This record gives sequence, structure tokens and C-alpha cells, in this order.
Amino acid sequence: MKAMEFNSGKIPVWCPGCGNFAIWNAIKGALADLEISGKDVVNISGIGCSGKMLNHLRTYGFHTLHGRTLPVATGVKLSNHKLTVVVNGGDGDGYGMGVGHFIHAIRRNLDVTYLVHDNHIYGLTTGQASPTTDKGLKSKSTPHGVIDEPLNPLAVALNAGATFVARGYSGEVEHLKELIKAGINYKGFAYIDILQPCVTFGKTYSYEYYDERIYKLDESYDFTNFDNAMKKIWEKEKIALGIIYKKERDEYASLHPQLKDDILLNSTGKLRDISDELARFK
Ligand SMILES: Cc1ncc(C[n+]2csc(CCOP(=O)(O)OP(=O)(O)O)c2C)c(N)n1
Ligand code: SF4
Repeated sequence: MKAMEFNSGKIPVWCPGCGNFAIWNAIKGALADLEISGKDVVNISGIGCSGKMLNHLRTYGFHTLHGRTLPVATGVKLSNHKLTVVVNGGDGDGYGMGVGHFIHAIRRNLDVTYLVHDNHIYGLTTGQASPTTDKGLKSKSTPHGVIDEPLNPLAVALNAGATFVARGYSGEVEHLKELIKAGINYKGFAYIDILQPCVTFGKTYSYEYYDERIYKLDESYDFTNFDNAMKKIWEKEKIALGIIYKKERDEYASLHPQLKDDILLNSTGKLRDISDELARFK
């Protein structure tokens, strides 16, 4: 399929200039370049502007409850581990409600590509503070300023044992496409935090802000070095884009002997009639 053929035909309702358009284009381009058909892809989306990705891709999809993308992705992937599973959620979705699932998906090394549209706020609900909002920022939910420390999600991922940690940016769509391709090709949990300006409610993190600070990691950067990776993600003035840490590790499905020969869906056998049991609860 060509990138254009991944358009579902539904017109996005994202605000003009929203960083989500670039993420959409990068996903379509990555799938097309990798020659993966839409029928072999499941896009699991959370709730939020980020979650609307589901409406715009001609793939299979599942719109989950807020923060529950990764449990659903786990079920989908284990039912048919041959599918390509791409997960889209916001920083509120994944680092707020979903943060426990994030850590456990990392521990399992579930073979999915997790894209977090990190605009540092809750976009769809009009700009409240999220876990990555800076301390002191005044928002609708924090009129006197945020008093909590912001989360560094890449540090959380690295400390939880993530073996593919990357950072992309909506202002660098080709670069982002390559990161998504690398994530899909990675056998395990590929986590990509995407700097995504919210042009309507984002107060600090604009395209101008990022354009002044981002730089791309080049070939001299050793992404297998954990200490280097930790240093990169705590840099203050500059923001590194690229694969920050990567290491091979057994992915989850490969550790299940029952998934060795075939997908789980094909081995469930005859469905059992449980209507008698259910009748007891009427
Ligand atoms: C359990 C639950 N709590 C709250 C909401 C309301 N809600 C819908 S979208 C949203 C914010 C989403 O923010 P984020 O995940 O950062 O995504 P963005 O819209 O910024 O892409 C909230 C709080 C909800 N749908 N479900
Ligand atoms: S509110 Fe922000 S995140 Fe949502 S569509 Fe508009 S610009 Fe994008």
C-alpha cells in the first residue's frame, strides 16, 4: 500500500497546525515504506486528540478507555502475534492514567510500537496540566501554577528496563518516519516519545521552542550505552532526537511456548457453550 492509501477518508478535526498531522503522515509513510498492508496492522488508540489517530488510518483499530491502550495491545498481540501493533496515546493518557501499564509493558517487552504524542498538557480537554507539564505553569486545572514536579518519561522507561527508547518531533516528519520504521522493525517494546506542539492550548512547547533546541543524534552516538542514554535524556538546554537507547532482548510472545508454532487464535479449539453457567447470574 502507498502512504496515501492508509488514509481512512475521514477528515481530521485536529486544529490546523497541530503536531498530530505530522505523526499521522509519519505512521502512514512508515507502513508504506515497510510494505505492511493495513489488514495486518492494528492501531490501538487512547482517548484524546492523540487517540483520534484511529479514525484516520485505514488499518484495523481499537479505541480504548483513557489510559488503557497497552493492556488492550497486550491482548491483541498475544491473540495474534503476527500482527503489527501500533499504539497511539497522549502524555495524559500514557503517563497519567496509563503509567502503570507503561511500566509493565516495558517489563514484558511486548512487541508493539508505542507512540506518545507528548504535548505536555491534556489537549482534548482544553489544556489542563498533565504529568509532563512544567512546575509553575498556570493552567485551567492549576490556576495558581503546577506544584508537582514534572515526570521525565524517558527516564521512567529506561529505569523500568526499556530496550528501545527514542524521541521524535512533529517538526521533523521524515526523521520521525524513520524512527517509527525502526520501532516497528524492533522485536520488543519500541517506545517513542514524540514532541508534539499543541498550537491551541500549549503555552511553552511551540515549534519555535523546539526548533531552537532540538538536534539529531548522529552515527557517532552509541545508543547501546545506558549511561550515555541517561545523560542525554537529562540534558537541559538541548533536546536530542533519535534512538537514545537500544538493546536486543527476548520479546514477550517468543517466551510463550504455546505461541511457538501458531497464533493463539488458531489454537483455541472449539468454543464452549457457557449459556447454562451464565443463566445462574440472571
Ligand atoms: C477516565 C477518564 N478520565 C477523564 C476523561 C476525560 N478526558 C478525555 S480526553 C482527556 C485528555 C487527554 O489528554 P492527553 O492524553 O494528553 O491527550 P491529548 O488530547 O493531549 O492528545 C481527558 C482528561 C476520560 N475520557 N476518561
Ligand atoms: S487541541 Fe492541541 S492537541 Fe488537540 S487538535 Fe488542537 S492543537 Fe492538536
